[in-house]
Amino acid sequence: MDFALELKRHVTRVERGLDLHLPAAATRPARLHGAMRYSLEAGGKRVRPVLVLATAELCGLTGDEALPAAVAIECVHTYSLIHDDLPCMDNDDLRRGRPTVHKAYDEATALLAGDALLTHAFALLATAYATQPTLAHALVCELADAAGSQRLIGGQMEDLLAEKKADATPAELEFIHLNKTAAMLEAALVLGGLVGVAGQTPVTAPAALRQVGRHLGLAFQIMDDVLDATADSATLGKTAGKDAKADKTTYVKLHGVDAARRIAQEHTDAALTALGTLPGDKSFLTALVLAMATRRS
Ligand code: GRG
Repeated sequence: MDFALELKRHVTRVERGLDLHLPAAATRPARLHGAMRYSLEAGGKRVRPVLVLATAELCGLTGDEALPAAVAIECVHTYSLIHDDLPCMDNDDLRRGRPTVHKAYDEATALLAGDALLTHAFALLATAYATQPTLAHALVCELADAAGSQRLIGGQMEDLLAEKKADATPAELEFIHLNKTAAMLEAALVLGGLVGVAGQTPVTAPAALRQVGRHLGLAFQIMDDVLDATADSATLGKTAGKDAKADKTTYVKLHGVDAARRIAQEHTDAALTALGTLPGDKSFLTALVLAMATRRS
Protein backbone atom coordinates (compact mmCIF):
# COMPACT_ATOMS: atom_id res chain seq x y z
CA MET A 1 0.00 0.00 0.00
CA ASP A 2 1.38 3.39 -1.05
CA PHE A 3 0.00 5.67 1.71
CA ALA A 4 0.52 8.98 -0.14
CA LEU A 5 -1.20 7.61 -3.24
CA GLU A 6 -4.12 6.15 -1.27
CA LEU A 7 -4.54 9.39 0.69
CA LYS A 8 -4.58 11.35 -2.57
CA ARG A 9 -7.19 8.96 -3.99
CA HIS A 10 -9.46 9.50 -0.99
CA VAL A 11 -8.92 13.29 -0.86
CA THR A 12 -9.70 13.54 -4.58
CA ARG A 13 -12.96 11.66 -3.99
CA VAL A 14 -13.80 14.01 -1.11
CA GLU A 15 -13.15 17.12 -3.24
CA ARG A 16 -15.36 15.70 -5.99
CA GLY A 17 -18.06 14.85 -3.45
CA LEU A 18 -18.01 18.35 -1.99
CA ASP A 19 -18.43 19.88 -5.41
CA LEU A 20 -21.20 17.43 -6.28
CA HIS A 21 -23.18 17.71 -3.05
CA LEU A 22 -23.01 21.46 -2.30
CA PRO A 23 -25.24 24.04 -3.96
CA ALA A 24 -23.42 25.88 -6.78
CA ALA A 25 -21.75 29.14 -5.72
CA ALA A 26 -24.07 31.06 -8.05
CA THR A 27 -27.21 29.71 -6.33
CA ARG A 28 -29.25 32.59 -4.92
CA PRO A 29 -28.22 34.13 -2.55
CA ALA A 30 -24.82 33.86 -4.24
CA ARG A 31 -23.05 35.65 -1.38
CA LEU A 32 -24.09 32.90 1.05
CA HIS A 33 -23.35 29.96 -1.24
CA GLY A 34 -20.07 31.59 -2.25
CA ALA A 35 -19.07 31.87 1.42
CA MET A 36 -20.01 28.22 2.09
CA ARG A 37 -17.81 27.08 -0.78
CA TYR A 38 -15.04 29.58 0.04
CA SER A 39 -14.39 27.87 3.36
CA LEU A 40 -14.94 24.31 2.15
CA GLU A 41 -12.82 24.75 -0.95
CA ALA A 42 -9.93 26.29 0.99
CA GLY A 43 -8.86 22.72 1.66
CA GLY A 44 -7.68 21.48 5.01
CA LYS A 45 -6.46 17.99 5.66
CA ARG A 46 -9.87 16.34 5.08
CA VAL A 47 -9.11 13.88 7.89
CA ARG A 48 -12.73 13.28 8.86
CA PRO A 49 -14.18 12.58 5.39
CA VAL A 50 -11.16 10.44 4.51
CA LEU A 51 -11.79 8.41 7.69
CA VAL A 52 -15.41 7.91 6.60
CA LEU A 53 -14.38 6.62 3.16
CA ALA A 54 -11.51 4.47 4.43
CA THR A 55 -13.66 2.88 7.15
CA ALA A 56 -16.40 2.07 4.65
CA GLU A 57 -13.73 0.45 2.46
CA LEU A 58 -12.48 -1.53 5.45
CA CYS A 59 -16.02 -2.90 5.71
CA GLY A 60 -15.82 -4.04 2.11
CA LEU A 61 -17.45 -1.19 0.17
CA THR A 62 -15.74 -0.33 -3.09
CA GLY A 63 -18.09 2.33 -4.53
CA ASP A 64 -19.19 5.83 -3.54
CA GLU A 65 -21.80 4.68 -0.99
CA ALA A 66 -20.13 6.58 1.86
CA LEU A 67 -19.41 9.79 -0.08
CA PRO A 68 -22.51 11.75 1.08
CA ALA A 69 -21.70 10.85 4.71
CA ALA A 70 -18.10 12.00 4.14
CA VAL A 71 -19.32 15.32 2.69
CA ALA A 72 -21.81 15.75 5.55
CA ILE A 73 -19.16 15.45 8.24
CA GLU A 74 -16.81 17.85 6.44
CA CYS A 75 -19.70 20.36 6.26
CA VAL A 76 -20.24 20.11 10.03
CA HIS A 77 -16.49 20.35 10.73
CA THR A 78 -16.13 23.39 8.47
CA TYR A 79 -19.12 25.12 10.08
CA SER A 80 -17.47 24.63 13.48
CA LEU A 81 -14.23 26.19 12.20
CA ILE A 82 -16.07 29.20 10.69
CA HIS A 83 -17.94 29.84 13.95
CA ASP A 84 -14.85 29.19 16.08
CA ASP A 85 -12.97 31.88 14.12
CA LEU A 86 -15.63 34.55 14.76
CA PRO A 87 -14.71 37.54 16.96
CA CYS A 88 -17.08 36.32 19.70
CA MET A 89 -15.13 33.06 19.92
CA ASP A 90 -11.48 32.65 18.95
CA ASN A 91 -11.34 35.81 16.84
CA ASP A 92 -8.97 34.55 14.17
CA ASP A 93 -7.91 36.01 10.83
CA LEU A 94 -6.35 32.99 9.19
CA ARG A 95 -7.76 29.54 8.47
CA ARG A 96 -6.68 26.90 5.98
CA GLY A 97 -4.09 29.37 4.71
CA ARG A 98 -6.70 31.99 3.81
CA PRO A 99 -8.42 34.92 5.52
CA THR A 100 -11.22 33.54 7.70
CA VAL A 101 -14.77 33.77 6.33
CA HIS A 102 -15.72 36.81 8.44
CA LYS A 103 -12.58 38.58 7.16
CA ALA A 104 -13.15 37.66 3.50
CA TYR A 105 -16.89 38.43 3.77
CA ASP A 106 -18.33 39.80 7.03
CA GLU A 107 -19.46 38.45 10.39
CA ALA A 108 -23.11 38.02 9.51
CA THR A 109 -22.27 36.13 6.32
CA ALA A 110 -19.82 33.90 8.22
CA LEU A 111 -22.46 33.12 10.83
CA LEU A 112 -25.02 32.26 8.16
CA ALA A 113 -22.56 30.23 6.07
CA GLY A 114 -21.81 28.12 9.16
CA ASP A 115 -25.52 27.71 9.91
CA ALA A 116 -26.19 26.71 6.31
CA LEU A 117 -23.36 24.14 6.23
CA LEU A 118 -24.63 22.54 9.45
CA THR A 119 -28.19 22.35 8.13
CA HIS A 120 -27.03 21.10 4.74
CA ALA A 121 -25.18 18.18 6.35
CA PHE A 122 -28.38 16.71 7.78
CA ALA A 123 -30.42 17.39 4.64
CA LEU A 124 -27.74 15.54 2.68
CA LEU A 125 -27.82 12.49 4.96
CA ALA A 126 -31.62 12.39 4.89
CA THR A 127 -31.86 12.65 1.10
CA ALA A 128 -28.82 10.65 -0.04
CA TYR A 129 -29.78 7.65 2.12
CA ALA A 130 -33.57 8.03 1.78
CA THR A 131 -33.94 4.56 0.24
CA GLN A 132 -32.23 3.04 3.32
CA PRO A 133 -34.24 4.62 6.17
CA THR A 134 -32.60 2.55 8.93
CA LEU A 135 -29.18 3.67 7.76
CA ALA A 136 -30.30 7.29 7.31
CA HIS A 137 -31.69 7.29 10.85
CA ALA A 138 -28.47 5.83 12.31
CA LEU A 139 -26.28 8.33 10.40
CA VAL A 140 -28.37 11.34 11.44
CA CYS A 141 -28.40 10.22 15.11
CA GLU A 142 -24.63 9.64 15.11
CA LEU A 143 -23.72 12.98 13.52
CA ALA A 144 -26.28 14.93 15.58
CA ASP A 145 -24.92 13.39 18.77
CA ALA A 146 -21.29 14.15 17.86
CA ALA A 147 -22.08 17.74 16.85
CA GLY A 148 -24.54 18.41 19.66
CA SER A 149 -24.70 20.18 23.00
CA GLN A 150 -23.02 17.40 24.94
CA ARG A 151 -20.17 16.79 22.53
CA LEU A 152 -18.77 19.28 19.91
CA ILE A 153 -20.76 22.30 21.06
CA GLY A 154 -20.54 21.27 24.72
CA GLY A 155 -16.76 20.87 24.39
CA GLN A 156 -16.52 24.31 22.81
CA MET A 157 -18.62 25.80 25.64
CA GLU A 158 -16.36 24.28 28.31
CA ASP A 159 -13.32 25.45 26.36
CA LEU A 160 -14.62 29.03 26.44
CA LEU A 161 -15.40 28.71 30.16
CA ALA A 162 -11.94 27.26 30.85
CA GLU A 163 -10.29 30.25 29.15
CA LYS A 164 -11.79 32.49 31.80
CA LYS A 165 -10.15 30.52 34.62
CA ALA A 166 -6.50 30.71 35.68
CA ASP A 167 -6.07 26.96 35.31
CA ALA A 168 -8.26 24.20 33.97
CA THR A 169 -7.81 20.81 35.65
CA PRO A 170 -6.54 17.81 33.66
CA ALA A 171 -10.06 16.31 33.94
CA GLU A 172 -11.62 19.46 32.49
CA LEU A 173 -9.05 19.45 29.72
CA GLU A 174 -9.85 15.84 28.88
CA PHE A 175 -13.59 16.63 28.72
CA ILE A 176 -12.85 19.46 26.28
CA HIS A 177 -10.62 17.31 24.08
CA LEU A 178 -12.96 14.32 24.10
CA ASN A 179 -15.86 16.45 22.99
CA LYS A 180 -14.49 19.36 21.00
CA THR A 181 -12.06 17.21 19.03
CA ALA A 182 -12.51 13.46 19.50
CA ALA A 183 -16.30 13.42 19.01
CA MET A 184 -16.09 14.31 15.32
CA LEU A 185 -13.21 11.90 14.62
CA GLU A 186 -15.11 9.14 16.42
CA ALA A 187 -18.20 10.00 14.37
CA ALA A 188 -16.18 9.84 11.14
CA LEU A 189 -15.16 6.24 11.81
CA VAL A 190 -18.65 5.29 13.00
CA LEU A 191 -20.37 6.89 9.95
CA GLY A 192 -18.05 4.93 7.66
CA GLY A 193 -18.77 1.78 9.67
CA LEU A 194 -22.53 2.35 9.53
CA VAL A 195 -22.53 2.75 5.75
CA GLY A 196 -20.24 -0.30 5.60
CA VAL A 197 -22.68 -2.55 7.49
CA ALA A 198 -25.86 -1.04 6.04
CA GLY A 199 -26.91 -4.38 4.50
CA GLN A 200 -26.79 -6.15 7.88
CA THR A 201 -29.27 -6.25 10.79
CA PRO A 202 -28.95 -4.42 13.11
CA VAL A 203 -27.15 -1.48 11.45
CA THR A 204 -24.56 -1.06 14.22
CA ALA A 205 -20.96 -0.08 13.59
CA PRO A 206 -18.25 -2.22 15.26
CA ALA A 207 -17.63 -0.85 18.80
CA ALA A 208 -13.86 -0.78 18.28
CA LEU A 209 -14.28 2.06 15.74
CA ARG A 210 -15.37 4.36 18.55
CA GLN A 211 -12.28 3.47 20.56
CA VAL A 212 -10.04 4.16 17.56
CA GLY A 213 -11.71 7.57 17.16
CA ARG A 214 -11.52 8.43 20.84
CA HIS A 215 -7.77 7.78 21.08
CA LEU A 216 -7.05 9.24 17.66
CA GLY A 217 -8.96 12.35 18.74
CA LEU A 218 -7.02 12.76 21.97
CA ALA A 219 -3.70 12.23 20.18
CA PHE A 220 -4.80 14.65 17.43
CA GLN A 221 -5.70 17.42 19.89
CA ILE A 222 -2.54 17.01 21.99
CA MET A 223 -0.49 17.25 18.78
CA ASP A 224 -2.55 20.32 17.83
CA ASP A 225 -1.43 21.91 21.12
CA VAL A 226 2.19 20.84 20.48
CA LEU A 227 2.08 22.33 16.97
CA ASP A 228 0.56 25.56 18.26
CA ALA A 229 3.60 25.82 20.56
CA THR A 230 6.26 24.70 18.10
CA ALA A 231 5.24 25.44 14.48
CA ASP A 232 4.78 28.70 12.57
CA SER A 233 1.59 30.21 11.14
CA ALA A 234 2.67 29.72 7.51
CA THR A 235 3.15 25.98 8.05
CA LEU A 236 -0.07 25.61 10.03
CA GLY A 237 -2.22 27.77 7.74
CA LYS A 238 -3.67 29.28 10.94
CA THR A 239 -2.30 31.53 13.65
CA ALA A 240 0.41 29.78 15.70
CA GLY A 241 1.34 30.50 19.32
CA LYS A 242 -2.18 31.49 20.35
CA ASP A 243 -2.37 29.17 23.37
CA ALA A 244 0.73 30.53 25.11
CA LYS A 245 -0.28 34.11 24.30
CA ALA A 246 -3.68 33.54 25.93
CA ASP A 247 -2.06 31.51 28.75
CA LYS A 248 -4.49 28.75 27.85
CA THR A 249 -4.37 25.46 29.77
CA THR A 250 -3.21 22.80 27.32
CA TYR A 251 -1.29 19.53 27.62
CA VAL A 252 1.81 21.54 26.71
CA LYS A 253 1.21 23.98 29.57
CA LEU A 254 0.42 21.19 32.04
CA HIS A 255 3.15 18.72 31.06
CA GLY A 256 5.63 20.44 28.70
CA VAL A 257 6.19 19.68 24.99
CA ASP A 258 8.10 16.40 25.43
CA ALA A 259 5.63 14.83 27.86
CA ALA A 260 2.70 16.03 25.73
CA ARG A 261 4.25 14.28 22.72
CA ARG A 262 4.65 11.13 24.85
CA ILE A 263 1.00 11.20 25.95
CA ALA A 264 -0.07 11.71 22.32
CA GLN A 265 2.03 8.65 21.40
CA GLU A 266 0.26 6.58 24.09
CA HIS A 267 -3.12 7.51 22.60
CA THR A 268 -1.83 6.71 19.10
CA ASP A 269 -0.76 3.28 20.36
CA ALA A 270 -4.19 2.74 21.95
CA ALA A 271 -5.89 3.72 18.68
CA LEU A 272 -3.73 1.21 16.80
CA THR A 273 -4.51 -1.52 19.34
CA ALA A 274 -8.27 -0.94 18.90
CA LEU A 275 -7.83 -0.87 15.12
CA GLY A 276 -5.96 -4.17 15.32
CA THR A 277 -9.06 -5.92 16.72
CA LEU A 278 -11.03 -5.21 13.52
CA PRO A 279 -11.09 -7.60 10.56
CA GLY A 280 -9.98 -6.59 7.06
CA ASP A 281 -7.06 -4.73 5.50
CA LYS A 282 -6.19 -1.99 7.97
CA SER A 283 -2.96 -0.86 6.32
CA PHE A 284 -4.30 2.54 5.15
CA LEU A 285 -6.07 3.38 8.43
CA THR A 286 -2.98 2.31 10.40
CA ALA A 287 -0.78 4.58 8.28
CA LEU A 288 -3.30 7.43 8.66
CA VAL A 289 -3.31 7.15 12.46
CA LEU A 290 0.51 7.18 12.43
CA ALA A 291 0.60 10.13 10.01
CA MET A 292 -1.70 12.10 12.33
CA ALA A 293 0.76 11.50 15.18
CA THR A 294 3.70 12.87 13.21
CA ARG A 295 1.89 15.63 11.31
CA ARG A 296 3.46 19.07 10.89
CA SER A 297 0.28 21.06 10.22
C1 GRG B 1 -18.07 26.60 17.14
C2 GRG B 1 -19.49 24.60 17.76
C3 GRG B 1 -18.18 25.20 17.54
C4 GRG B 1 -17.11 24.42 17.74
C5 GRG B 1 -15.76 24.85 17.45
C6 GRG B 1 -13.50 23.27 15.65
C7 GRG B 1 -13.59 23.92 16.96
C8 GRG B 1 -14.82 23.74 17.78
C9 GRG B 1 -12.61 24.72 17.37
C10 GRG B 1 -11.39 25.00 16.55
C11 GRG B 1 -10.18 24.96 17.39
C12 GRG B 1 -9.72 23.59 17.69
C13 GRG B 1 -8.31 23.43 18.12
C14 GRG B 1 -10.53 22.57 17.63
C15 GRG B 1 -10.18 21.19 17.91
C16 GRG B 1 -10.42 20.38 16.72
C17 GRG B 1 -9.44 20.71 15.68
C18 GRG B 1 -8.00 20.40 15.91
C19 GRG B 1 -9.88 21.30 14.60
C20 GRG B 1 -9.06 21.56 13.43
O1 GRG B 1 -9.17 20.42 12.62
P1 GRG B 1 -8.17 20.13 11.44
O2 GRG B 1 -6.76 20.36 11.91
O3 GRG B 1 -8.58 21.28 10.42
O4 GRG B 1 -8.50 18.79 10.88
P2 GRG B 1 -8.55 21.23 8.81
O5 GRG B 1 -8.54 22.69 8.40
O6 GRG B 1 -7.31 20.50 8.39
O7 GRG B 1 -9.82 20.56 8.40
